[in-house]
Amino acid sequence: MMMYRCAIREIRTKLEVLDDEFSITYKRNPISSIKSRIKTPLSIYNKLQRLGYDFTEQNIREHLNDVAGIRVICSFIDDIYSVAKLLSDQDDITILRIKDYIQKPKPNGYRSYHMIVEIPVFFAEGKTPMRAEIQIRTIGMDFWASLEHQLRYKKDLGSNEQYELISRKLSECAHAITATDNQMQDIKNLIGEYNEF
Ligand code: 0O2
Repeated sequence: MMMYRCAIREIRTKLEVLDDEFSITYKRNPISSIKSRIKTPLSIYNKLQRLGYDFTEQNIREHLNDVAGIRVICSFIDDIYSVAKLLSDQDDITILRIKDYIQKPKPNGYRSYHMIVEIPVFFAEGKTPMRAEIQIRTIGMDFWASLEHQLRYKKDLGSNEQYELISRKLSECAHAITATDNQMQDIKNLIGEYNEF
């Protein structure tokens, strides 16, 4: 867990440096906030079980990509792709997988840009490549995902009919948030025609 915490620290520093540099160049910050978490042992155990593996250190290293998780919240949709590109351009970061749930949202309405990356971390015994999952999303996408996440873990959602109703309403909210994100992006583009923004 210490090793994963160090990987998070490395990636966080990279993001903070990029955000600082961007704010000097463009007088604004593409990153609104950064959150991080280490997956809990129970959640690691459950995921390994689901994948059909025993709860061993080797299986965690080999089969789980998201023990270290970093969430980057951006103001605008195009900031997401700028941050992703700036990270990909760093030669010590290896991109193992991209899942673009913005271009292709999940059926429930979930949108976010996911990157599985590998980064070398230098420990006393040498360099160890560590994997992490970086989720990049707008404030709106994060707002929706946080509420949906909380609701999903509420076990007592009533009958099937109520569950359907809640899912439909969540999907409607996802559409409304997508429309708002797109409008905010249009406004940014309009301002950008007259200013460097
Ligand atoms: P938590 O509590 O956030 O850690 P993979 O093993 O990568 O092939 P996985 O893990 O399903 O398959 O990958 P995926 O689809 O990229 O999703 C991983 C994470 O994305 C989830 O982690 C959530 O954080 C987030 N996520 C994905 N789908 C949804 C969704 O429908 N709603 C919400 N709110 N979040 C979602 P965990 O481990 O599920 O949860």
